[in-house]
Amino acid sequence: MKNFALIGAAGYIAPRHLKAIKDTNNNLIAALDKFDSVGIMDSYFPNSDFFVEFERFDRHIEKLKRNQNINLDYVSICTPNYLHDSHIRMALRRDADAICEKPIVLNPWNIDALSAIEKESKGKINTILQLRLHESIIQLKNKVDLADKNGKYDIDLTYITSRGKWYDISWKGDESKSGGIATNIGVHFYDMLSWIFGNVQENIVHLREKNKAAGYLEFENARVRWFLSIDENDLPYEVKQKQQRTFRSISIDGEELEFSKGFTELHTESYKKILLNEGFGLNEVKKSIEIVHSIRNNEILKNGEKHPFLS
Ligand code: NAD
Ligand code: HP7
Repeated sequence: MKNFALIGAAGYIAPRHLKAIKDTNNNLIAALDKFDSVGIMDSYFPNSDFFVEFERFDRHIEKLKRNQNINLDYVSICTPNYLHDSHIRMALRRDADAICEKPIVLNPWNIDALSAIEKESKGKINTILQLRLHESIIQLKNKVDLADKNGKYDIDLTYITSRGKWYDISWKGDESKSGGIATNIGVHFYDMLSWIFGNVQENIVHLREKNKAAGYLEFENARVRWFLSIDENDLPYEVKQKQQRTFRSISIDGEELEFSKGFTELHTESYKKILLNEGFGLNEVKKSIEIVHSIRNNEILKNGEKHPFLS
């Protein structure tokens, strides 16, 4: 049984980490959040200590080590994106492995800095990229790997996941903290695309607004017109009719792959892999962090292949 600590325990995603720690038969010894609405912990680890101040959390972990020989094995990090690197360093300083939510950091150079610290430490840095563990996406990767295709795949990727007004007010709506929607939400599909279709050859941004973005990405093996939105008005009519608020679709050479479902247990699957030392590390995330950094900073262009939603 491994000992875990969790940072960001009161947030939206923390229950999936609590569940994953529990499902993999491990133990939570301490949790931290600035916000004290953490009753959810009773459903998983009622005996875990909880802190609202980092210093007390840190002191507690130190005391467990000195007085009771209880060592920390993993720190799960569910805090806002711009704080990840700091919380990862805390884990490594304690000789623990980090399991950090996506996007691991906002900029490519942050990865280099973490890599240098990881080399000096005993701990490993893992991130959550659960789309790589999604059944439909794995099938797609297998199909592409085995295909004897002449030329590139033509792909339209449409990723709409509606959010209310709160999103803009929260840290998620603040580009300096979340990176904006292409970084905060789109990172999943840029990672998945580069995992399946190879290195990026062209990255054109056609639209970059607070609640939507679109562009064209060319990989070694695919040309991708992409559209990402958190605006419910962008949902296709038939999706709205069914009262659904999420629509994720990839059309590959005209063939539709719907992957809106099957996301719920993927954190547990991610933890299983990490515990086998097969987690996704810094090398694996680099491509997607480079893509989102470019999407944030590239000039918006009028030319090039546009996603059909833009015309
Ligand atoms: P959230 O705002 O709901 O939760 C973040 C929590 O961190 C809050 O409870 C907040 O009080 C706490 N926090 C903020 N600063 C802190 C600090 N300095 N010390 C301790 N706690 C602090 O956000 P969320 O949706 O849970 O997102 C958390 C992370 O998970 C983000 O990195 C996000 O990108 C990622 N996420 C991933 C997925 C996924 O599909 N893998 C889904 C949602 C969120
Ligand atoms: N929801 C909330 O109530 N609060 C939140 O903070 C987020 C969602 P999905 P996930 O928005 O920050 C995706 O779209 O898949 C509600 C991204 N992950 O399925 O869980 C929402 O209104 C993630 O990287 O959300 O998370 C829906 O009702 C990104 O950080 C419901 O939860 C996160 O949005 C489910 O919404 C975000 C993927 O796209 C895989």
